[in-house]
Amino acid sequence: MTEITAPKSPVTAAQFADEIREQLKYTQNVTPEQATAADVYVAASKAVRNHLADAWFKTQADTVNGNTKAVGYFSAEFLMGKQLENALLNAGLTEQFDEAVEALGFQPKDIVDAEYEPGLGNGGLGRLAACFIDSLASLGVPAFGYGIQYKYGIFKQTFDENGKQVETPDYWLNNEEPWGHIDYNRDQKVSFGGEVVEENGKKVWKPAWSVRAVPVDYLVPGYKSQRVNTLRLWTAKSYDEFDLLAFNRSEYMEAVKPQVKAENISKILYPEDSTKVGKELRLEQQYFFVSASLHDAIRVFYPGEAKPDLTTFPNKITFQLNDTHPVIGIPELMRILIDEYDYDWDTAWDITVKTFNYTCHTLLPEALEVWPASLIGELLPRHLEIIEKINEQFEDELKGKGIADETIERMRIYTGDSVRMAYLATYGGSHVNGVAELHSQLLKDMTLKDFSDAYPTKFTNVTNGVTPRRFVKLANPGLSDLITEGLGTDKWLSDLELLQGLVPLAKDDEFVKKFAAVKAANKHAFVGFAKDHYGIDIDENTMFNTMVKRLHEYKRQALKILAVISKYAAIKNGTVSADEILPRTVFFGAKAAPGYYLAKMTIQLINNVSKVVNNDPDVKGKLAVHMLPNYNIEMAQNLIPATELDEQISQAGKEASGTGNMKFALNGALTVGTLDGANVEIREKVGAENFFLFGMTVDEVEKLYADGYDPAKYYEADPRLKQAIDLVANGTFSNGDRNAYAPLVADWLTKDWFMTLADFSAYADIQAEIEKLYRDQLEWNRKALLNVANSGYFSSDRSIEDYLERIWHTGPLAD
Ligand code: DL6
Repeated sequence: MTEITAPKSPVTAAQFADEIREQLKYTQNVTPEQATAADVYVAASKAVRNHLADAWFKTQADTVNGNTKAVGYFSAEFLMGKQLENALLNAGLTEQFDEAVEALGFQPKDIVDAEYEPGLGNGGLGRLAACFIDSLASLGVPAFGYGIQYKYGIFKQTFDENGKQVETPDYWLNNEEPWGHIDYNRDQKVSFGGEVVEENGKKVWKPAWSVRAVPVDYLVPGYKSQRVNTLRLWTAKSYDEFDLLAFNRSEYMEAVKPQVKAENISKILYPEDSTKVGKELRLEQQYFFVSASLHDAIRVFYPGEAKPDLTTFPNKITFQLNDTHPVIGIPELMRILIDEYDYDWDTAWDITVKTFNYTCHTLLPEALEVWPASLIGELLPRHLEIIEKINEQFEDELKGKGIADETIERMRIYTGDSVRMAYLATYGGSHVNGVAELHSQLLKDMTLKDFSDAYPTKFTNVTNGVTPRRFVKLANPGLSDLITEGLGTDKWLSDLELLQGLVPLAKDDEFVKKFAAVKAANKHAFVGFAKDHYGIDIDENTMFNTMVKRLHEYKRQALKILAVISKYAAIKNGTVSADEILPRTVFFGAKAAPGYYLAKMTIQLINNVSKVVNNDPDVKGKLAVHMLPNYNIEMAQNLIPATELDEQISQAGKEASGTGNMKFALNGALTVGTLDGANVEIREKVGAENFFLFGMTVDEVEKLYADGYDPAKYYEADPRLKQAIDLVANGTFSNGDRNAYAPLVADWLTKDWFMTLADFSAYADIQAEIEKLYRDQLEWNRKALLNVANSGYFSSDRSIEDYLERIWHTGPLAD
């Protein structure tokens, strides 16, 4: 048996420099003199990875032999951000690295910047998964992240000369990627299609085709925990790489067809799914990674056992389904247990329900996946049979509970035509959680009400959180140092509630001034970042006001841009006097789904408002607007610490939680926001007097829908709104073309499903309060500091502790 050694002891900078030199020589095959920053980045990353190896082996061994259940986090997205800096921090090698690369003649920042950011996620859900695996490792909880190593992640966003979003593929694996280790010897076979036959009274699935799932392992080091978990992302390979006979017949495309079909599965994150083949590919992806992961977990926990006792499986690992994408894992585990390991249905069901839990990340019904039954039948015929049987059992169970027929009808998992994945997840797992108090309540009251009535104990809440290591320590070193100075310790990085100790310092004007100086320095740094990355000039003596998130109507970027237009008009008209104007720079960052017409039009509008406003001498120095391209983790890490006012202005009852809101509060921005998602809890924690609240509540929204919402009424009632919409409609932001934004304007005036117009006046009114406070910089910064001090609750460490207690019922490995 391999001896498991203790993690490598700390190295000196000189030793670390030697390790980098060794990597340069033996794996990069360049001399230090020939090395570029990219070479040093790869060499240093491999050296760090080597440092983590022993702790990784030890964690794996303890996980398998250990005294505690592991967590398997199933997620279609892991939005990791750049790895090197984070790995150095968590491994305690930052100082050695800085000195070592300087000794090699490089600047540490250039080496860190040489890393290409992987975009293996879409937004909040994927970044949450990344924060969670960081926290799991930091808390010493054994865990596996399971997902897909997409070749192309989220698209790269640019804008054309008309301000329209242009999507290009983001081939993030263009250069050597030192973090993922492809392990061809731990592959899994994943099959599709074919038919189910009966043999000796047993159902047997005869698939038509198979792909090879090959794991790519990423090491996930915990912060100061000596634990290193695994992020295992699957890549699809073909078993029939190449058809030589076809090639020799000069049928070159035909010859690589099986390879292309297989590799398409891990080609791209969220392929367009408006067509049947698009849907097929998405389901293939989902099944591909959960099937491979379930088999992998059995391999890990029962090594070499042909007939393992899988009734112990739920004691070994618990699987968290991150949204509906991995829910096909429920029938797949049933199939594995029944078909591959000969368990009877009831035992298999008992194991399955005990093993899975489901997190819902939305309230929008259209975001809950529903698969056509015919598609599942074609691709996974055995699974469809199992789903039908699960549904039968479910309906019987509901009848047994005395539930009315019409309610059962509404709750069916399998309708005959389709399969409702959220319902399958709710029934097929032990717990269902929402991601903020309000969201979890609304899930129980609305989206999953029938289920919550029938299975009340399954439902719980775990409010999201973010990792303070990446989003404070790395993103905001100035603030981190100040916090450590204020608290006299850096322990807050693993116990974020310690930030509370800053509360008394908010009364200390000198400390508040230091805090203000950090913010000013961050703004200055962002001015440089923006110049380098986007070629824009920013006036740092303006308020930095930011709205960054995916572009969606419910998030209401439209509300912000209409308010900006209204302010522009007020300055132009002279409705506000020069000394009344508070100079502001407004930053937007947002990607729109490629097929989302109104969202893309909103981006175009923001870009063109930006063009008009930024080139108008009448507003120079008073108002500037920037739509920054390709919002990603790197931009977040630079922009959030520089932001003074954050926008969280979704329609109440639509944003499940938000995590950007937490990052901003932790970095000392004040929030203007609605009572939605985690805003509610942020406001409670930081104090109502330190949060700019506006807009309708969930109840008011519901009442307005019920009474009949007429957006035109609001347009007529508020001249500021009328003027802003008229300027969009009359071609002011489209070179006089009145048609350019006609669909957007028509939507606002006749539909406006997310009630942007109804909330406009309240939003415009609160700006006066915001600007008044901003003019008193000491008071503004005092409140901003109180936001930092009271946001400790929003650490992803706390979220994970809640999952451990409420859902997973497990804990850290013993040493
Ligand atoms: O829970 C993470 C994140 C929340 O903070 C956001 O509020 C929510 O919109 C997002 N949901 C998704 C996927 N939506 N669906 N389905 O990204 O999750």
